[in-house]
Amino acid sequence: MQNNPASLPRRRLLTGSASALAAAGLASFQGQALAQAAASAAKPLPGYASFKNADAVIVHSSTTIETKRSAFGSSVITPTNQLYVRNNLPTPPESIVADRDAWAVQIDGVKKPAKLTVAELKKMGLETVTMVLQCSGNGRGFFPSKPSGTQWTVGAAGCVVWSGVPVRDVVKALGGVADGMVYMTGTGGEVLPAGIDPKTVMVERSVPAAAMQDALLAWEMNGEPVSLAHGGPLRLIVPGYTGVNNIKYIKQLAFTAKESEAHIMSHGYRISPPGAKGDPSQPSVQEMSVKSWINSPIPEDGNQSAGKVQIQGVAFGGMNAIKGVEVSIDGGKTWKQARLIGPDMGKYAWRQFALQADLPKGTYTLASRATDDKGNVQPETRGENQSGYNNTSWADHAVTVTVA
Ligand SMILES: Nc1nc2c(c(=O)[nH]1)N[C@H]1C(S)=C(S)[C@@H](COP(=O)(O)O)O[C@H]1N2
Ligand SMILES: [Mo]
Repeated sequence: MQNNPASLPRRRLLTGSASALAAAGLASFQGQALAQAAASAAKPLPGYASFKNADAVIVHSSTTIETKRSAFGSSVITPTNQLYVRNNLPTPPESIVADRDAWAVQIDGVKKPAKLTVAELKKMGLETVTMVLQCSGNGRGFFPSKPSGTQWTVGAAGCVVWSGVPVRDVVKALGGVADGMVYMTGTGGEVLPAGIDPKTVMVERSVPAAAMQDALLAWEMNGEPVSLAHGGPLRLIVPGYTGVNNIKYIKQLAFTAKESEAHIMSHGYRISPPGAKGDPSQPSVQEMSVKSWINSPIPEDGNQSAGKVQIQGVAFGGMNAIKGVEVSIDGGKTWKQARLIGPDMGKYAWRQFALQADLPKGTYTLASRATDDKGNVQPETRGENQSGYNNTSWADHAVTVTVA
């Protein structure tokens, strides 16, 4: 394609994010994206995330850090030092992870409400779940309407292993859910700025109470105590639900009759029609749906030449397991079944896929399209909405490749 050769000195395979109709505007889009990436790369990692691999991430701001598309690699699990970060509020002080076992969470809306420490929770049950953690706004950067918010492309997501106590075990130990409670509402442990109505800033989200069946109160992530950046000492994990529903430094878990009245629940994270503000009548961003994207080949790979190439990426079904993934090398005109490779870590994890292709010199638009085990097929187009949520469009996630 028409990349600026000066910015890509050693690359023979030039690619870029593009719609299936990769065309005229692409060169300037790619130029912009590269300029943005260069500007972002210049930003330093914030202190609480200083352990991140600076080469593997894009620092959008001190509270938004994205995994580079080139950094997902060919393993199932996203290494902790490459996983994205998204905080709606300033990160709490390191002191909250100084004595992890002493952290306490108030459990309400059960027959016998109680305040339980992590030490006590550790005796109540243990489960491990591998799941895709994905920000609701992942893929926002592909919306032509340029919704405000972080311009994430694919890297506000990762596949992560969590260990903790099943919420259902905690609820059982406390006598069961109280009558009439139909939501599970988690509250983040951030200390809120004084003099502001807490509801306007607090991170508190409600999900249907049934989600407790697979939910965890987790103290371990990828084999280590959950870092402060990712919600330590204790995080609510709601598998299959978008990132925002997975409450970090959880200080209260309540079964409630109504959804939280916090702004982040009532007006934030709603699927609003373009031009409209969020309000409680609109669908909330909760369960994820089937999605996939290609992580290689992409421009950062460099030094690709004509011939055999393993087109590879990741696919997940949100609430459902992945059944299959098709790959196209012609912008979606024709499709071939890819192989699912690597271990199956359960329905909430992502699957790797690969298709071996023989690519002579030329230009190709590579796309992937996943199907879940309920028969849901990843759509071609995004669902337009004001804030750029839930982008699962295969066309938006396609990459245009010139093999030289
Ligand atoms: N307490 C609390 N929990 C939170 C948030 C937050 O700001 N505070 N951000 C949410 C959002 S929008 C996302 S996408 C995920 C990000 O998780 P990560 O930073 O571990 O990747 O955490 C969610 N849980
Ligand atoms: Mo998010």
